[in-house]
Amino acid sequence: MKAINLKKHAAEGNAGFSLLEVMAAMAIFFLGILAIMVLQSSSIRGNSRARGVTDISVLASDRLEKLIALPFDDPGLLPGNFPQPQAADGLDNNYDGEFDEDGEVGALSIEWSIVDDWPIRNVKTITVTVTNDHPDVEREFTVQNTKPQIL
Ligand SMILES: [Ca+2]
Ligand SMILES: [Ca+2]
Repeated sequence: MKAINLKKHAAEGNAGFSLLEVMAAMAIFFLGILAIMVLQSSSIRGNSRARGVTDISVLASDRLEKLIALPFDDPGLLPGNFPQPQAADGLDNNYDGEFDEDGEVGALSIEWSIVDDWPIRNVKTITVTVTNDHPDVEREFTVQNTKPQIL
């Protein structure tokens, strides 16, 4: 009884998909795959850019914290601008795993400035800027904080 019903269905034109239907389904499927690939590559670029910003912001914040931890009258907190030589800045400027090796030259650089009595008397304002000059990820990040003199 059941076998007879199957034969009846096949005879009514429900035998499967035509070549045209299969090709249309494959075209839609590949458009979806293509869209996912484009999305994936833009997501990878965005993540890479965000990581670059995070890296230099951590370096800038770390150096700012170290400067703020110095005593108020420390020679390291005299006013002025202090671009740091790459071979002595405490950074791995060329990302080779070694810090401050002889003749180190790389994309990363750090500098800071210290201003006395600003914004008010007996307060130093410290500004640290880290720059990454790599052509693919050119970024600059600046952090600023104040150090009051505790009397
Ligand atoms: Ca290095
Ligand atoms: Ca260095």
